[in-house]
Amino acid sequence: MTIRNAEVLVTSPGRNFVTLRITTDDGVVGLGDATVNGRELATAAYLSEHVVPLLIGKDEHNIEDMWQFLYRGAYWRRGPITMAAIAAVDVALWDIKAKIAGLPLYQLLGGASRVGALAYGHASGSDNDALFSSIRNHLDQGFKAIRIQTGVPGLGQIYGVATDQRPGERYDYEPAKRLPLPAEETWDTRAYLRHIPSVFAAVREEFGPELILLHDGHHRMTPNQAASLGKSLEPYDLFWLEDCTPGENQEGLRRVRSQTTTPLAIGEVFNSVFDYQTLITEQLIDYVRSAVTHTGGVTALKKLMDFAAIYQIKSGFHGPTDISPVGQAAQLHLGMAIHNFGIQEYMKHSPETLEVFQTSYTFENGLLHPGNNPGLGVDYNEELAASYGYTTAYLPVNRLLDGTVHDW
Ligand code: GCO
Ligand code: MG
Repeated sequence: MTIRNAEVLVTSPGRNFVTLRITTDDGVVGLGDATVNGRELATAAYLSEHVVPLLIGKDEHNIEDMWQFLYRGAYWRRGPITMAAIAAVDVALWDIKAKIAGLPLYQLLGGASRVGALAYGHASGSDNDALFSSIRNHLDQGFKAIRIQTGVPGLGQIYGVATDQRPGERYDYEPAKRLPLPAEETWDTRAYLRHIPSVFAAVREEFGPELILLHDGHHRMTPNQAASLGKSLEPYDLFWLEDCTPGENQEGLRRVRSQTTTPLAIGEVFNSVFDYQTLITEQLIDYVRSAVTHTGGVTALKKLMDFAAIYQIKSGFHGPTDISPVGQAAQLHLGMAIHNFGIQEYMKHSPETLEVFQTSYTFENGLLHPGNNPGLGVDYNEELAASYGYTTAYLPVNRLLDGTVHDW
């Protein structure tokens, strides 16, 4: 009943991942994800230098106590690096507990509240033709909900828009340029605001009213601009408008909320329940975008979702490819169990990634299911992982037409 070993594993099968592997004295192994895109080695060092020594010899069953020990004991609270490190420990311990119980994790969180988790994929294109073919591709795969990102006339490559796919070409698993030094892109919010409503009009015209559509504003607008976009998108019945303004300014959301009924989702860069306090109690958002990996694990995100439930706010957990299959599996188990599940982002991992992380989750008819293997249902192929060395990869930076740095 004690933790014998904890190892920090860094691998780059297509992109960088940081994994914590905890082993008990009985030989039970648990995995946790601590990947922070573009700052991976910071979490790896936080874990190996400051957390791993605290784990050895502790009772693996006391998950809540371990969480409080790492959170309160560090004195320095919150922040993405600390909370991802705590998440990795938390998820690995839940994996172990569920394996010892012989049950898939969602059974320990209350059991299944649904047959599967509605998932949304990412369609994008530099123009409407490319976008439509990306949407058709997602429909062929069975997606019932699709995020739409598009190029803007006059601007070059922008974040969130994949390189246009031609038949037979490899899918772009991360439509952000990740380079040894940050790529610099150009942004113009006025051009974006002029263009985007016409794209949604064209998509509705082509694909009809039933398809669930989402859009990510990626923190690029002011509250006033976001309110105007929300209003102009109302006729197209979006499932949500995500990160319409920078989340740090919670009061800004009051302005947006009072002007539009387009549902709002926020929180992928948040890392604790406190970041949501105003947004939840004043019902300024409809969906919580946090990931298990960046919010202190299953323990913390479950509490956050229970708090949100009181206000009829639902989940929309962050699931891009920089959340490892371990993190994605953990939030799928949580999403199966909570009553206020909304939707799950599902950007497929590359074949290389899925050879290193062997998962038991399935995607069928638009729904994800975590599978019924004991624990999280993810195995780590260490030998293969070791053949993919860490590669420095920065996210891009956005500049306005006059060169001013802007949110990307
Ligand atoms: C989303 C996103 C992501 C992030 C990425 C940063 O999926 O909604 O905004 O793609 O940009 O995860 O690391
Ligand atoms: Mg986003």
